[in-house]
Amino acid sequence: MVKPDGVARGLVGEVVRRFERKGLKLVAAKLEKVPEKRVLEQYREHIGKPFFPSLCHFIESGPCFLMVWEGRDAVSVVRRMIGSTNPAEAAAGTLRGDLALDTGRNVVHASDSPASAAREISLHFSPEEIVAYKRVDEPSLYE
Ligand code: IDP
Ligand code: MG
Repeated sequence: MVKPDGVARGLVGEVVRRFERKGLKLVAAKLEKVPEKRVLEQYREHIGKPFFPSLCHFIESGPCFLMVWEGRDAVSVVRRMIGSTNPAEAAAGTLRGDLALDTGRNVVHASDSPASAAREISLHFSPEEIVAYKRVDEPSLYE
């Protein structure tokens, strides 16, 4: 997900470009102001933490660009490509390392395990919104 700061800063294309070039396949996407109920559910593991209210308020404040990416080890690959939660500590070359300065404005969200990916995909997308197709470069991407 490109968070509201990333959408407002015009970074949707940059985020999509990086994952596309890596070889991941975009199988669903939408621009949406995510309703409170789904934001609370997405971040439920953080309920009770001091940043939880401001986090949820910010995510609800403007449109997010939600995506589903497919590919070998997609969850761990994407987590490495977005970098550490705190952009000040995120490695150069990662999205957060290159594009952000503040933990509360770190541009992107990504699921942290296959289980949370399954949960978050079904939270935000209906099965009909997920599209099966082939990338023409698949034979060159995988041995
Ligand atoms: P993640 O986005 O790298 O998975 P999480 O620990 O799951 O990081 O936290 C979710 C989001 O909550 C972060 O991306 C960040 O926007 C926000 N957040 C986490 N920790 C803090 C904090 O200490 N202060 C302010 N915001 C925080
Ligand atoms: Mg997280």
